[in-house]
Amino acid sequence: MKKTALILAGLLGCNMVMSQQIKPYGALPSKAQVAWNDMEYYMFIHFGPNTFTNKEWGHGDEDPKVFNPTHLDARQWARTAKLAGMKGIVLTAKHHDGFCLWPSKYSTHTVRESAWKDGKGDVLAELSAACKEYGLKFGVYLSPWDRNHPEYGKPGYNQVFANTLNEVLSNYGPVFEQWFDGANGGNLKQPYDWNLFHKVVYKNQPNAVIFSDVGPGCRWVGNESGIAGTTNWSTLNVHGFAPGAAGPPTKSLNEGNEDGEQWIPAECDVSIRPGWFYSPDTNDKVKSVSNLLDIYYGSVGRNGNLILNVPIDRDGLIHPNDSTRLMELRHVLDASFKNNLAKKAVVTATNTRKNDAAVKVSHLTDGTNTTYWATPDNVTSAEITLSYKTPVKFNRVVLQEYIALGQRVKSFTVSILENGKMKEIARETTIGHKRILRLPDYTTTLVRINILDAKASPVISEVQLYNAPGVLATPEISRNKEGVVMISCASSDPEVHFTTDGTEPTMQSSKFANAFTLPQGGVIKAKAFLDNGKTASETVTAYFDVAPAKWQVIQSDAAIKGYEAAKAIDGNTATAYITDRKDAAAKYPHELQIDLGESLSLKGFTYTPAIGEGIGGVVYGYAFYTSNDGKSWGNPVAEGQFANIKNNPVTQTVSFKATNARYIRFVAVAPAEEKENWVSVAELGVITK
Ligand code: FUL
Repeated sequence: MKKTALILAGLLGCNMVMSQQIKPYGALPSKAQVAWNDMEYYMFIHFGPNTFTNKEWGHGDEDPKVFNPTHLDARQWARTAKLAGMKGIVLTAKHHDGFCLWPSKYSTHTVRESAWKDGKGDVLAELSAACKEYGLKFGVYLSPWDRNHPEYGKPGYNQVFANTLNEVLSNYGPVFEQWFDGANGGNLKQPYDWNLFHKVVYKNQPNAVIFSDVGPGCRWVGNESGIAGTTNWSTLNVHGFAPGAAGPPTKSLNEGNEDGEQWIPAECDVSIRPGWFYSPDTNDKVKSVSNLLDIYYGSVGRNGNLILNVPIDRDGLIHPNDSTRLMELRHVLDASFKNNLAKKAVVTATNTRKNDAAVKVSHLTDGTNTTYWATPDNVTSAEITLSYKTPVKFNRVVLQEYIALGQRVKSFTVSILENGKMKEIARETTIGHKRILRLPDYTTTLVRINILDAKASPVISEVQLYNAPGVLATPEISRNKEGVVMISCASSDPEVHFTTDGTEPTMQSSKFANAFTLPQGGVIKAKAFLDNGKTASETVTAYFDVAPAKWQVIQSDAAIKGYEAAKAIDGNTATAYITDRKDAAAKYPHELQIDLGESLSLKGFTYTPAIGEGIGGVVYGYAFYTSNDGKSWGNPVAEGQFANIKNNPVTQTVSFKATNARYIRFVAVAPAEEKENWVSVAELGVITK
């Protein structure tokens, strides 16, 4: 009897402890999603016929023989990713052109039909083996939109796509992520059978995280610049939405929905170059370390995963310009997060939850996000304080929630002790898997994280402090309408040296002191140096064609005040021509005619859309004409679509057969966004070189 009572008491006691355990809040991640969030940073690889044809969106009619990398080495890709500190690789197994990087049974547009390895190669086999060798996870991108397959647009296509998917997911080992691209820029639309596709994924790869605009594994962040919202919930409302054009509003993709129906965290995709596919034209346009750092802090630092695209070149390798940049970035990140200063602090917290063995203040600084500290139920605010005997200098704060129990924190501040008083240095909203605050340098003996509000008791796994080294900013080169060149540098006191003959700048090259002119264009390379050259920035390269000094608009549409047509040819992409959207006559097509003031030998043109919230007016379909009298234009010298411009609104370059002309005419035939009847042109340029 006594024994039973004891056991009972023991059980009750145990239950009492149990009852103190933290209840999960809201939509929750699966184990696979938690593991996925822990990956944080991995590589995207775009590779296919487009690599060889200078296209972003192939038409599916390219000769498969164009695909012929001479030295393909998937181990070099994996080695580079590993050294860059990335945790996996996702490869475009099939892009919109339908070309399969493996010899698919369900297509006749594959590596088997290519010249590579006499049609006996299989890129998926090589990459999955290389990932295994280097301890990287392997993922696949498959575009449902297929511009090659004869069944596309017909009822049979869904089964074809399911078979294709099945083939990929059953033959190459574990797949951590299945990337479904929602893009479809063609006229032929196919209603997709997403249920069928998902079944195929989970049957073969139960732990795969499925990417799309509505998940279900992870969501597109709403832009291709790799930047999440400062507020970023990992939960999303998906009811009534579908992948692609029927996806949730951009704001929801970017920030998630507080209390959203499902756990669908953000994945931030961006390319290290302006386009997704390799082009020799972008060898000098690899993003700078400062740019990549902005992206890292804007993605991993804001509760998103970063999938950074590194295109494979025509040799079948990661180009040295890209791999060098990845290593430079790794170097800075390692130096930034090497020494967690929170470990040296005395850590205290208010409102620590009692009777729960899993909860400890010491867990906040134990360097793992699998242990945590929390407050009692219904207590949604608390303070965590780090105190030091001697002052500590820091400029990064890293916070993590224990997301297995849901995302909870709604707002928090960071304060420091300064001159005997507490001073607030940051006021922010969400945390999620990870939040990194990039701050100016602060020196103090006390740092306080004040959780102001949460959906339920906050459950925090990590508080970290770092003192990241400064990075020498890369110089910025600009040229105005008259052809006057300026080189500036955001860092203080660097010496900037430059060349105009294409050679690498050194301390011996011309030192930039005064603006100079380059009206006919050319190449400028600039580099910033500190401490007599001991520290140097990366080299920036800018190519300029003829300056628009003599250009004049001869015809344009009604514009919004301040956004007149002349802004399209002022040498400044920060200003723009935007046609009046309220004008009743404002319908596509729109056009802009320009007198170049002299006859030039033209080989192409460039179009840069204006970007910024609510601007829109991005052109998709275009026609470009030239003339010698500004009256007779003949047939267009170029016409087509700016492929992926809707999602990636960067400068577009179009080449055509060389022709002499004094007048040009840019006709915007179709908008990128159907509802937008206006046009934006940040800059229109010509190519003569
Ligand atoms: C987009 C595609 O259209 C681009 O070509 C690229 O693959 C990007 C990652 O997704 O939707």
